Amino acid sequence: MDRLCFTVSNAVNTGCILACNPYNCPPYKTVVRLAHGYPENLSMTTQLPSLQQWVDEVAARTQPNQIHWCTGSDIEYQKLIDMMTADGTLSPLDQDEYPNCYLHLSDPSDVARVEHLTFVCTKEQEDAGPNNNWMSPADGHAKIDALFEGAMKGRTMYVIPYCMGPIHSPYSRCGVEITDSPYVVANMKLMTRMGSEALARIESEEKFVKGLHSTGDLDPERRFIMHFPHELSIKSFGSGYGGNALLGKKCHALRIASYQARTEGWLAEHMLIMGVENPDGQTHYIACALPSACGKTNLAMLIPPESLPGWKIWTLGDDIAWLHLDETGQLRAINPESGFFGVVPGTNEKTNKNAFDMIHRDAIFTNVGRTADNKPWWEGKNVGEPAFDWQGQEYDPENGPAAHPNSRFTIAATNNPSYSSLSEAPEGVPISAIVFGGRRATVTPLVYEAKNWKQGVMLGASIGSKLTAAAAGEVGKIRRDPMAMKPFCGYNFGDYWQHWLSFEDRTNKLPKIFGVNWFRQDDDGNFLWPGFGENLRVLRWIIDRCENRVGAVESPIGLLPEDGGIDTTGLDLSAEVMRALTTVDVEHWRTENSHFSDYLDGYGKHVPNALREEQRHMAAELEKLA
Ligand code: OXD
Ligand code: MN
Repeated sequence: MDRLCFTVSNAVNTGCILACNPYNCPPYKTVVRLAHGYPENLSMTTQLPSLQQWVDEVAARTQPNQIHWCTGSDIEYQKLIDMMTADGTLSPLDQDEYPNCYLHLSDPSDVARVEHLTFVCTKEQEDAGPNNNWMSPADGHAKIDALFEGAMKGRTMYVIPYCMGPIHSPYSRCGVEITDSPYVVANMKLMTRMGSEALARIESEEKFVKGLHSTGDLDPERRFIMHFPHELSIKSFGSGYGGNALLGKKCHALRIASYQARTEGWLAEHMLIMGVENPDGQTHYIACALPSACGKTNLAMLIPPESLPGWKIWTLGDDIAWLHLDETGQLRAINPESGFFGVVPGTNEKTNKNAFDMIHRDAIFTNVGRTADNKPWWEGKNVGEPAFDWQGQEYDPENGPAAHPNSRFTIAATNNPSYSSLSEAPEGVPISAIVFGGRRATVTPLVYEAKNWKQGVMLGASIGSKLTAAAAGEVGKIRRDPMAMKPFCGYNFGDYWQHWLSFEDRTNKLPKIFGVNWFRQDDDGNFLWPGFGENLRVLRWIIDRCENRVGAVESPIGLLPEDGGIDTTGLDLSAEVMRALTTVDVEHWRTENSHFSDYLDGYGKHVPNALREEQRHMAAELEKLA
């Protein structure tokens, strides 16, 4: 049956172009722009020849049955959901307790980002840097284009115009994703500003990132995610998983955007954006980079503990920040996304009540388990029992967890109880502090402050963290993850650090930079810091430092809280544990510094001198204390 003729009975469907392959039906352009059953889609067409030409070329190569230009309307979303429910791509969850919530179970081989199959294709290998897998643009195109030949036969090709960032913001950038996956379209609707308004902006700017995606046959041997930064284009084949397939997210808003940001003088970062309002009603905005699955969503939606009455948190984003200097030299942030693609396991009333509440309606769940009464279930939910696992099999603990450790929810940001309406502000929000963190059982203190911008850039560049399930690989191993951008920087890290350093020459209003680590453990593996809502105590110290309200202790790695500097009233934490959390172990840091020095060596002449000097300066300061 024609994929666009949804099975729901609806009079508007009579407009469907049943079984008409546009490539056999000249004049081609008139056919592909048919309404596909949606009255509101009648207006969709493009005035932009370069876009039309690209769509034509892709269609000629991939040979879809038909083409659907996405309007981004709610009716369109519902039709896609109904179609996917009918063909089994989605299963409706219990609609009383989870209205408009659906479950998608992916192919078991397709559950995470595939960093080893992700390439940055630049003319010279050193432009991609040791941080990326590289292929020449010619080889990259040839390899992946061969896979796209005829890949959409029998399928519908969806054209998704989208805008990363508020539609009317000068800081936003647009793209068009072509995909054969209705699951991708539905997710893009929740995650981005997509459809008619985005198309209008693209037509007036005449510039957009081109993203081509096909799920292919999901064969891991025929799976590649290719980026062509100089062409502002992406080609992704063989995966339906979020970070590989929702091209607006990691591929555009980080890899391509980081390259574009360097050429245009801004930063595209793997950072949450949150507003922290104190009891006097003053709000500070913080941008915080943590590696994948290290709690960015929880931090962005933090609920202040009862012991800190009057504090409020406002969420602008949980994953990506685009940072621009405004005309006064103030660093401002927008979230290019408009939804969340969060890790589900561990989400409960206590860890993230906002997320837990918001995913009770309008959410797409991917790869969670199910209870016997058809509610989604995941490890750490603390309610109900699993009856089925993420592969749809009867749950048996022998087969592993019910929910895949990287199972996800997709949901519009407006569903979040702590949603900040400034998420739509074209001018973004002023950033008071930049925070970098990682998941480290030892070495890194709970919080420390860089003495200046250069030291802050080094602090970010030297972040190391335990690998998590967000990417296919060895979970638990420590790897260097500078600025939490290891999998996402679209060019040579050496040049990226230089770009970061260059901001100091452009303004004297840069925010302070801090490091955090919520994950310190004792010898028995117990976490030393309670984390979650209590992290507000650390944010409060950060804000107090920005406002010069509290003192700090000098150390070779930066400035540390004084004894009692972090309010621990009401917490069951001994002075000894607090000291362990806020002091520098010189021997550990000498090893850390030497590992960082070896790591920098890998970037050869691309390492900025200023960064090298900072690293050597820290080594010398540590030596004095050894
Ligand atoms: C994510 C990731 O999905 O970082 O945000 O992997
Ligand atoms: Mn992320």
